[in-house]
Amino acid sequence: MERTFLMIKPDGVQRGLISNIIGRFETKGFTLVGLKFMAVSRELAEKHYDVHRERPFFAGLVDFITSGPVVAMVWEGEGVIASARKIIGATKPLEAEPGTIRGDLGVTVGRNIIHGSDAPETAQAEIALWFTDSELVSWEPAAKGWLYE
Ligand code: DAT
Ligand code: MG
Repeated sequence: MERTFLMIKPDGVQRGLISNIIGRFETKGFTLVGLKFMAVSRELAEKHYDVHRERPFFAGLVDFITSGPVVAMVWEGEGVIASARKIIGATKPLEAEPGTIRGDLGVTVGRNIIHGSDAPETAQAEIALWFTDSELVSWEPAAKGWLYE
């Protein structure tokens, strides 16, 4: 079963959106396998956003992501990587469709509420960067037979 890394950014936490956001993935039918509320070090933030290191917004992005606590999560399910990206919506909240997290809850790209892995390789790397094996719980939800044929 596929897994993805999702992180509610400091703006989502400060704005009291944690339950709204987690609820969307839970009611969709995905399975939570890792969850932690944490401060983010500069070192972790820079590794996480390493692909954007040369972009003009990199320093501001690292400042932002380390500016307050975040909710780091791993979710599991069929097609969860691409589906979570759809649930999250476009990078720029003004371009994100209504019904998506960014489309419903955000305005500007530098405050776009949540991160989600964009492909199987990045999902695997980000899960390993943010979680140890022992922090991830493999379990079988009782509803599984009602979610999957
Ligand atoms: P996404 O978070 O949708 O995967 P991304 O990987 O292209 O988007 O960029 C990572 C984050 O960097 C994004 O969530 C917000 C910030 N960012 C991206 N483009 C930006 C821009 N043009 N100006 C400011 N911040 C930007
Ligand atoms: Mg990205």
